[in-house]
Amino acid sequence: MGKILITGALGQVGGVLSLALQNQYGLDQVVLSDIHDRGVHGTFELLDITDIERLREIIQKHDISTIYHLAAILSAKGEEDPLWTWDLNMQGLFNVLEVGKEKLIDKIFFPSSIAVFGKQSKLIKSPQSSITDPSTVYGISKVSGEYWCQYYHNKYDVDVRSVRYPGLIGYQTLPGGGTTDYAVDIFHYAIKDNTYECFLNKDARLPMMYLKDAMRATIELMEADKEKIKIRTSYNLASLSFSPEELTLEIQKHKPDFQVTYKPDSRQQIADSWPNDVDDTQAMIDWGWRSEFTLKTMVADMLHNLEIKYSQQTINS
Ligand code: NAD
Ligand code: AKB
Repeated sequence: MGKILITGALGQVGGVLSLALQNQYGLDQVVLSDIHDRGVHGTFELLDITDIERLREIIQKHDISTIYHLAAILSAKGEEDPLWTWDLNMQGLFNVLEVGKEKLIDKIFFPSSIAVFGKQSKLIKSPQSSITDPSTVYGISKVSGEYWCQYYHNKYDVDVRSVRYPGLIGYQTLPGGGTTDYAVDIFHYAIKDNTYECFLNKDARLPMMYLKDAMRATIELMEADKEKIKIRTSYNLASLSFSPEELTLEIQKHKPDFQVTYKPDSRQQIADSWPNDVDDTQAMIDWGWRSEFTLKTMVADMLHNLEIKYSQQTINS
């Protein structure tokens, strides 16, 4: 087996996935890459994912056989410059799929998102196969990306696997430009400031997942036997579903003085178009996915780990 390359490795997901893969396969087996260098633990290469020649060079240099392609612009940031978001999200994916087609690598992971769903979708327990109707350029790029993945699999036998992540929550890294970012920010404010102004309405219920569950899902999907992967667009993946108010109430069980005010901005419109939760039965049947964390255990684990981080003053920024 060759090595693993992660694109966008310095982001919210990449920071956690890097460690998970290094722990699973060994530090030397994982090559991290991003458009900028912030100093990381392990082998690192600068890579603008829109540059396919540089991608081929890194694959050959490190004998890469698997790519976890994370580099993308997320929902809220994407609306600031839709055409740039489209170019980056699509060109990056095409380059990764092309090196798959050229058989330079064996396997690809592509994270899609609950942002593929929209107002015409069934927004309560959104089914695996349903109308998608994305409201953001980010969501449009993810739906399109899903179909391109299926096309490269069917036409060129590229082993590309994907899940539709819900909003991801973790203490290890900070989020970058998403609509669900409040669900990470709120914990930092609960510890540092005791107050938080939330940019979504108190009742904006969305699908969410603790990063520990999400990383386990990602590795389980990638390690599953090829025959088990029946969906080559992207699997729905479910875990938690809560509103800002419900999250606040759970945090207040640990921090009774913590107060949250609500000042919805343009991200509320995006949240309004997204599901409350999704149906992940297919992932459970095909490759045995089961989420572990509940709202209660996620909040307790987040606060515990952030308290440690802040006491050691090592939080990233
Ligand atoms: P992020 O914004 O935190 O990180 C993205 C990384 O991509 C950044 O480190 C950035 O520097 C890098 N990047 C930007 N342009 C690049 C380029 N041209 N070449 C190479 N790297 C570039 O995002 P994230 O939250 O870590 O998300 C990672 C992936 O997971 C994305 O594809 C995202 O759509 C998907 N996802 C994330 C969530 C979530 O809640 N975080 C939910 C659903 C799906
Ligand atoms: C975002 O809010 O854009 C992401 C996502 C759910 O894809 N967190």
